[in-house]
Amino acid sequence: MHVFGAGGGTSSYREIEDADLIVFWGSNAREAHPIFFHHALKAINKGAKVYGVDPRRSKTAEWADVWLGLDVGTDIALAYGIGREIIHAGLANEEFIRNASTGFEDYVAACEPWTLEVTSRETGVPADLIREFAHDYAKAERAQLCWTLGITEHHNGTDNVRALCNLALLTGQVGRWGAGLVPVRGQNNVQGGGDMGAIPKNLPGFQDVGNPEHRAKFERMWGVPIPSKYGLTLSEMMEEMDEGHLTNVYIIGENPVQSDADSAAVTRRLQGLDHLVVQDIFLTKTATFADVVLPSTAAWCESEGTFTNSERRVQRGRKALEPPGEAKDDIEIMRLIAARLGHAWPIQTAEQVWDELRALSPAHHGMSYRVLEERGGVRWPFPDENGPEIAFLHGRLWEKDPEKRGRPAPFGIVEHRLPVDKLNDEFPLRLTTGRRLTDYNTGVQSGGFNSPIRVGACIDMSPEDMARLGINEGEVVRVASRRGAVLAPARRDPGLRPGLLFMACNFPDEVDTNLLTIEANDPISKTAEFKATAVKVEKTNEALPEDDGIEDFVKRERQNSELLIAS
Ligand SMILES: Nc1nc2c(c(=O)[nH]1)N[C@H]1C(S)=C(S)[C@@H](COP(=O)(O)OP(=O)(O)OC[C@H]3O[C@@H](n4cnc5c(=O)[nH]c(N)nc54)[C@H](O)[C@@H]3O)O[C@H]1N2
Ligand SMILES: Nc1nc2c(c(=O)[nH]1)N[C@H]1C(S)=C(S)[C@@H](COP(=O)(O)OP(=O)(O)OC[C@H]3O[C@@H](n4cnc5c(=O)[nH]c(N)nc54)[C@H](O)[C@@H]3O)O[C@H]1N2
Ligand SMILES: [Mo]
Repeated sequence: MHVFGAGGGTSSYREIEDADLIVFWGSNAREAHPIFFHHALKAINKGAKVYGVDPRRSKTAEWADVWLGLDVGTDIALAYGIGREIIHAGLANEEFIRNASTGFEDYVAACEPWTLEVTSRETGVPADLIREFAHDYAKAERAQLCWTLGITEHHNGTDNVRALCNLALLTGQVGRWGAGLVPVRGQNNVQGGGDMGAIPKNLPGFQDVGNPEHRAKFERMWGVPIPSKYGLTLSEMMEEMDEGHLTNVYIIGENPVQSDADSAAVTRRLQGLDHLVVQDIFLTKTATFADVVLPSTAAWCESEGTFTNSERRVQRGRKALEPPGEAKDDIEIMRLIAARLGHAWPIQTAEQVWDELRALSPAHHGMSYRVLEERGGVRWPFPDENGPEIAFLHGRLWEKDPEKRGRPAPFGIVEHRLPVDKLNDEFPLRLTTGRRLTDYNTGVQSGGFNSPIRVGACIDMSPEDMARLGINEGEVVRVASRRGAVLAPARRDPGLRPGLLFMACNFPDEVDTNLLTIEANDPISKTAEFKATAVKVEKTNEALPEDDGIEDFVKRERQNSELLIAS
C-alpha cells in the first residue's frame, strides 16, 4: 500500500508458471500454499531456478536450487546486502529507477555499509550465496518474489516488506507479466475479508473511513451515520481491554485464546470482560470463556457466497451440504441480532449482500453472480461487467508517458533491528513457529484426525542441540520462554541449524504454542512477533496430559486459566 498504492499481491497465479526465477522468502508454500506451489512446479519443470530464504531448510527450501538459511529476524540486513551487491555490480535497472521510483540516492547510502562480509556475519548466510542471489535476481527476465509470514510476523514486519519491495524497484522486477511481488494470502478468503472492509480503517472496497465522500455514500445506502474514527486492530483491542475501555466483545470465526501471542494474557483479558459472545462452528477454547455462544453451524460448504484468493480472483462458493439441524449461517444470525436491536435488514441472501457491495465498491462493480458463474471467477479491479480483467498490477510504472505512469514508487529506508525477545544465557535458543501440511491454524477444524503423514504436536530440534542437551527423539521436554512453558515431545530435524527450534501453531489442544510467544507488535500492521521467541529447553519427568473428551476439556481449560491468572 505504501509503495505501490494497493494492498495486494501484484501478480496472478498463472504468471509464476512463466517465471524463470522464483524466490520463496519466509514462505513455506510447499506446505502452506500447495495450490500456488503447484503453479510454481510448472515453472520448475520448465527450468526456473528457485531460491528459498528461510532459517529452516523447510519443505519448500528442500525444493530450492539454493537455500539461504539466515538467522531469524535478519531479513533487512540480507536485503541490504543483496541490494548493495546489485548496485556495485552495475546490475541496477537505472531507467526503471529514474522513471518509476523516488528516494534512490538515500537507498544507495543505506546499502553502503552492507558489504557481503558484513551481511554474511550479521545474517549467517555465506557471502557467495548472497552474491549469487543478487546476480540471479537482477539478471532474471521474470522474477517472482513471494513472501509470507517469515517476513511479516515480526515486530518490524512492515519494514521487512519494504526491504523486499526495494529489491523489486532496484531491478524492475514488478509490473510486468511474470515479474512481481507476491505476498501469498493466508486463508482461502482473507483477501475477501479485507475487500469487504474487515480492516479497521476501511469501508468495503478499500474505501477509507476517514474520507467524508466515502462515508456519505455508505450512509445513504445504510441509512445510519458512520463514525469517522478508525476502528481498532486486534492488538489494539487487547490494549483497550487492559485499560478497561473495551468491556464487551463479539467474536465471529476466530479463536484468539489459541491464535494470539501470549495466550495467558489473552485469557486474562477475556475473563475480565463484562460480556463475551462467540459465534463459531465449533466450541473453541475461546468459546469456553463466553457468556453466550452462537452456534453458527453453516460452514463454508453449507452456505452460498464468494471467496477472493491471493490473486484477487473472486470466485463463487456454493452450498454443497445442507446445514445440520437448526443451524443458521452467519448472515442469518447477524440479521436476527440486528432485528433485535431494532433494525430490519432487508438483506437475506449472500447474493443480496454481494449486490450491495457492488453498488458501493467501484473495484467490484462489474462482478455480478452471473459474470462470476460465466467466467469461473474474476479478478478485481473489475468495474464494468463487460470489461477486461487485469492480470498483474502496476504495469503503469513502465509507461513512457509520465502522466500515465502516475505516482512513482518510493524506496523505503528501513533499519535492521533484531527481534524484541532477546537471547541470553537463560533463554539461549531461538524458537520460530509456523505450519505443517496436514493441520490448519489453531487445529479447530483439522484436529484429531489420523494420517500416516501427520507429524503431530512436537518441538523440532537440530541434531546438534539434541546431542548437546542429551535429548532423545520422542522424549517429552519442557520448553520455557519469559512468559510461559509447555511440554512437548522432541523431534529431530536436520533442516534446523543449531540454536534454532520450530513448533507448529496448529496443535494447541496438545501444546499451547502461544503460551510462549511474545506480544511485540509491528507499529503499523499490528501483527505480533510470532516468528521469534527466546526459549530454553529442559529435560523433565512430567508427562503429557491424556485426551479426555470435550467436557473434561472445558473443565481443564477453565482450571488452567484460573491457575494462569493466579500465577
Ligand atoms: N497446511 C496449512 N496450510 C496453511 C495454514 C495452515 O495452518 N496449515 N494456514 C494458512 C495461513 S492463515 C497462513 S497466514 C499461511 C502462512 O504460510 P507461511 O507463511 O508459508 O507459513 P509459516 O509456516 O507460518 O511460515 C513460513 C516460514 O517462515 C519461516 N521463518 C521464520 N522466521 C523467519 C525469518 O526471520 N525470516 C525468514 N525469511 N523466514 C522465517 C519459517 O521457518 C517458515 O518456514 O498458511 C496458510 N496455509
Ligand atoms: N505461534 C503462532 N501463532 C499464530 C500464527 C503463527 O504462525 N504462529 N499465525 C497467525 C495467523 S497467520 C493466523 S491467520 C491466525 C489464525 O487464527 P484463528 O483465525 O483464530 O484460527 P482458526 O483456527 O483458523 O480459527 C477460525 C475459527 O473460525 C471458525 N469457523 C470456520 N468457519 C466458520 C464459519 O463459517 N462461521 C463461523 N462463525 N466460524 C467459522 C472455526 O471453527 C475456528 O474456530 O493464527 C495466528 N497465530
Ligand atoms: Mo494467516
